[in-house]
Amino acid sequence: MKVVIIVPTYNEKGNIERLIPILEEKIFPVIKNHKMHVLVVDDNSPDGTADEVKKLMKKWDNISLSIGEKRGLGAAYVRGMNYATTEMGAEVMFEMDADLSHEPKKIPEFLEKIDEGYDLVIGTRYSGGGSIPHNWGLHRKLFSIFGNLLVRTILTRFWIHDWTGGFRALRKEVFLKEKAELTAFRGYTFQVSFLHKAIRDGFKITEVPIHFTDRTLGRSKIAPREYIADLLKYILKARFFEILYSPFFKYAITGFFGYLINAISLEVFKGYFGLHSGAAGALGAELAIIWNFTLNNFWAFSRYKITATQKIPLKFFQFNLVSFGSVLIIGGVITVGTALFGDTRFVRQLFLIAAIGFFVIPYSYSMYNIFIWKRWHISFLSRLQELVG
Ligand SMILES: Nc1nc2c(ncn2[C@@H]2O[C@H](COP(=O)(O)OP(=O)(O)OP(=O)(O)O)[C@@H](O)[C@H]2O)c(=O)[nH]1
Ligand SMILES: [Mg+2]
Repeated sequence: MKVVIIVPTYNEKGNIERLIPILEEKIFPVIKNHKMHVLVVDDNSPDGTADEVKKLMKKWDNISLSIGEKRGLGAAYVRGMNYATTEMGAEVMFEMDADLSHEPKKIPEFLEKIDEGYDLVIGTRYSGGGSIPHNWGLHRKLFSIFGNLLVRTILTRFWIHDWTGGFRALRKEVFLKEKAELTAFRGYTFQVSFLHKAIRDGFKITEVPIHFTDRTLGRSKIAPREYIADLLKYILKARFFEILYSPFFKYAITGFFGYLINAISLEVFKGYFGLHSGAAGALGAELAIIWNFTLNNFWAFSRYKITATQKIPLKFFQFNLVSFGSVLIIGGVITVGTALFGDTRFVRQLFLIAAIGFFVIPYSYSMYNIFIWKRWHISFLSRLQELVG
């Protein structure tokens, strides 16, 4: 495959003149099954980085250079990946820092993972023997460790250990798919958002442990305050919308209206049609069940919706069985509650809420996911497959 190592640079003259010869002389010759190229993405560095690259281009013909305006790391990568895919025919791309913090000798290991079929390979400093520099000051270490932990916790994707690092390999398909959404993130938040979107879209992702070495030449381009503000804004917003659009949230809204349908129709059947309270309640419950089944099928679990007409009656019957389980739970909890604390309206309503919150929601939501729409079944199996092979 055609592989392009994309190296963004801003004032990295001294580093790029060391990195490129290492790639060309030590690393590329040992990679036999891929065509290796380098693309330097420079933003008009005042120190003459681009001129240095032009000199190196005379020596090796697999080096390209893209020069543009300085608009941050994310923008540089988007420009570079656009160039690599359209002008260079890249099938696989690497993200790599110019300052030798990323060990070139790790490149073949990333490519092995690509050869195994992964779409995105993440260099990780936080698992499997990877590391951050020992000579980093305490604040820098804490900043790095807690920054990552914060992202993992808020985005609740714990199996990825390094979100903010910039040593990665990806198939061009990942970039092409996410491209339209990437341009909004200019700085280092680019790394987090890119990875987050790739996970969302189901790309096959794995990690390779790396040792991150401190730069010995030139200066860091991180602007910590801007970085933290940008990053927090991204992860909080992304998580908020994830919850808002999640099946669970839709299931909860559906259930809430289901409850209202049950309560209102109980009164209507009893008041207007003179039905016995029990019968009116049961009829209301069945109306709510029909509502819940329909909305969950076409909205909350729409990605797994059941459409085959011969399957719907069976699923609807199973759904009724699950709902009957909820009825038994509510009946049981209220019986116990009123026996212990007295049969007052307050106790009944309190135990109804407790029954729904503590038992009915976890019970019915898992039943829907496991048995009715089989959503967890699918993701659980693929997760297991990833672990085993
Ligand atoms: N083209 C371009 N490259 C950038 C920009 N900002 C950073 N870079 C490059 O991105 C890579 C990573 O930047 P660094 O400043 O080394 O960031 P870091 O590695 O997180 O920080 P240090 O550990 O202090 O080096 C380097 O190769 C930089 O030259 C930018 O705005 N444009
Ligand atoms: Mg660096």
